[in-house]
Amino acid sequence: MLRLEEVVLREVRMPLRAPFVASWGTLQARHFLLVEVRAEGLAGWGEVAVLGPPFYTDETPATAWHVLAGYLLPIALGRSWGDPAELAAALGRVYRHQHAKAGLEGAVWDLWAQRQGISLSAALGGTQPRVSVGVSLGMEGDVSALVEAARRYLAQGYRRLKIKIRPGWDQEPLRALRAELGDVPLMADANGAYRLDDAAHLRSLDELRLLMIEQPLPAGDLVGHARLQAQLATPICLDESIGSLDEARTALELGSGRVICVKPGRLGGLSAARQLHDLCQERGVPVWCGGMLESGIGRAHNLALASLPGFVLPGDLSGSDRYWERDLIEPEVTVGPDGRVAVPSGPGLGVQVRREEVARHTLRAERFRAT
Ligand code: OSB
Ligand code: MG
Repeated sequence: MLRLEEVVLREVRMPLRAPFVASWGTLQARHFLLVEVRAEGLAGWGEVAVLGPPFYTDETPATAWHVLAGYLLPIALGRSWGDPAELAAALGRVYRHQHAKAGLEGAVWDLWAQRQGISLSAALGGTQPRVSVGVSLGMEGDVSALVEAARRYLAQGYRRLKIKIRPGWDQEPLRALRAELGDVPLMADANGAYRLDDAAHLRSLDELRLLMIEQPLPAGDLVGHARLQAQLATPICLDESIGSLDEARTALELGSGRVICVKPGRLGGLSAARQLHDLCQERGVPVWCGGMLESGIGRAHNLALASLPGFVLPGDLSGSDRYWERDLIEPEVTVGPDGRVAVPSGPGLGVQVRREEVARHTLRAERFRAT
């Protein structure tokens, strides 16, 4: 049984090395929460992977803090836990607030694995010692800057390119990438920027032989995605649409897409993310691990998740240097020339948290204790 002794919440703001532009807007920095759980002399870390503004998810640092401090931490600190999945089930009493739950559950998974002396990957049932990764490029430059950036990442080993698109920025950059870079694995993420009325236009992208098109329509429009998928040769991958296992089942029944991007934050934690992985494996649906421009702490969780056997496509799991001047973990995440990242094998996350670096970016911190 695991009894948490205290939890430290931190609100953190970290400037990105370069702005990141998607159809929802521009980010200069990430503004998120870190959760540190303590018990038996050990510390476990989790990341509440919100962006800052509620563009991608309805959660923000303030809503996550409110829900953690007022509702989730009292549940977590209130009793002992057999395992992290049991805690996840108890947190289910709180409606939604998936990223807040995932940050807390992730910290407990880290602590849980450390206490057993095994890696988080092993604790989750991971089988892949190294995972292949891609890069997600925003809309921050013109076409030639995009092609240059893409070339640079491919030269570093990245195995797949994803670009952000929206109406007015799709055909031209994608054609240029195909023309300049040839048959590289290429995909596009619209973050819900199109409407079903754009079906004919989206069909014109079929000839570019994209690996998939991610979240073309708004999150709630599963029926629209099913209608669109019926008209497209390019597989649709769902991201924002899949906030729970139930939503995944509905989407797969409806035929709203053929691929699912898994993010622990969006699903409410690693337990739910693993269940989604299992469901997709049963149904032969390929999954890959998405990203939220996480710090090394969230990234280490994603790496452990992506080591599960069903993660067959390269994830949005770029190296630390793609995002940060200096990451919060030691060693930082590095991508090998073969486009793979080693999944840490030490206890828990398998990386050290650079406490001085965390402190440098911390806006506020508060300690919560079991009563
Ligand atoms: O839609 O996949 C997305 C970043 C922030 C929020 C949503 C998304 C993204 C990315 C970048 O595409 C993924 C990454 O490199 O972490
Ligand atoms: Mg996406």
